Amino acid sequence: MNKRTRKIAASAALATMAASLVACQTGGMMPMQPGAQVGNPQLGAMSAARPNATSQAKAQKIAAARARGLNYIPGEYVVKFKPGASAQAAFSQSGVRAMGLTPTKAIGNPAMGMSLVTVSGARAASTNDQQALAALRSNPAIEFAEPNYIMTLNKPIISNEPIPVSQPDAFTPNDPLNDKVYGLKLTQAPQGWAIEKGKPNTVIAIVDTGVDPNHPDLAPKLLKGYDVVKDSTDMADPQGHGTHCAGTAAAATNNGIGVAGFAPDVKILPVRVLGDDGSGSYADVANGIIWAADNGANVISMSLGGPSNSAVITNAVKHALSKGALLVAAAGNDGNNKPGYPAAITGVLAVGASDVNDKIARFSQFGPHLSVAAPGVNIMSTFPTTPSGMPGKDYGAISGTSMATPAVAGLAALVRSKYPNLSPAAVKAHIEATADDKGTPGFDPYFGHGRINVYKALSTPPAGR
Ligand SMILES: [Ca+2]
Ligand SMILES: [Ca+2]
Repeated sequence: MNKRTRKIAASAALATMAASLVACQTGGMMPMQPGAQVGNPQLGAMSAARPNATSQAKAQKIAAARARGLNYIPGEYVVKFKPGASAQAAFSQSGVRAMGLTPTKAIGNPAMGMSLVTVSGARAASTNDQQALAALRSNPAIEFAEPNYIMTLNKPIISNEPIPVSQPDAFTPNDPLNDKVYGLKLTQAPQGWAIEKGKPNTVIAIVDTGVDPNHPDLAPKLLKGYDVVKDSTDMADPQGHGTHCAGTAAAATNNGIGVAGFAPDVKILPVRVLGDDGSGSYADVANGIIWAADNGANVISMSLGGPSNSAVITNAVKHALSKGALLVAAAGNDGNNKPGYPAAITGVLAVGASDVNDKIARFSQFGPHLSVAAPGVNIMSTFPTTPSGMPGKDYGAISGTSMATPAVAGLAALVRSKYPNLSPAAVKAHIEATADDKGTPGFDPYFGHGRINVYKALSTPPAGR
């Protein structure tokens, strides 16, 4: 590490400390009373970032589960009723009733028949999760029952390496930080934009920690989203990860500020499913996927994952695919061949991370389910304009399969814009067919079909066209 990078690393570490201090202070200082007015209008934008009772309760449950070494929330289950079965009848069954199990919240459209089930009252502390699941599974009205597992963002890696700089050319837009967004030039994105910059009615959902609504390089691109964690339409991103992903997918481009995104002219639909510490529940992630698909998302970008396969997430994925949305998910940052979910679910486009030299990142999870790789090392993009869990404000670089995923989501949105009638499976196949083969020849478990090439995807007709 040279003197300059050491200095950057030290200031990044300080910024992280400062951000976590601020998070602690705001978390413990002043819980909002219901209906309380914020006197200072300058604090108005911050009020949305504060936890409410719903998000605080969720965060406490996840923290308590973690303290016990659990990867699910005790006393919470996800069920799906059999078609035509009555929830009321299912929960009046004596064994289920004796345990205090109650359906508390529909997951997705009530017609999908999925619900969160919780243990009511004082019985919560003494519930045996295995017994509760056995009782639910033996209920003739219930199709499946599973724990409410914990999902997390793929923790970004803060690198000490200098950010690669690419030389501008005739295609480079005027955003001043673009020389550091090397992934655009490497994948020939600006050349691709001469063919397709995206249609304003094409929508990428960022299902993540939220998106900062006040960022000048994102605000013009944002649709009205939904915060599943707080059950609110106020959007904020106290963690910062989702804001970074949103910028890579579709930051305002050629607007003379900050960075460019892979899909310059499409819209961003922010959906918050992960709390301030970057974790959430499978129930909330499923709700977010379904909400995004039901609210116009053509592409759903998910830089998150969990180790447990899950029927509720699989059902949410199937629902989104049936609505014509392509799901793109990060392979994970553990550097092993373990499948992460939703990345490993059939139909989901799983993304690995490569670097400026087209080497696969050592942290990038791999396996037969991997679809493609995209630049994910030292990725410059948008950070929230207020202190967050990110190492800095406004703009900054971090690494991870999380950073590669929104690049592919941006490309998918461009392909959808150019070919609106392509099915999600056909968009996925086209992105794979036009990727630049890297690593060992042909499909390999590290790059999948190769590293994405935006220009090739937009200049090559899809199969059958
Ligand atoms: Ca910009
Ligand atoms: Ca290969």
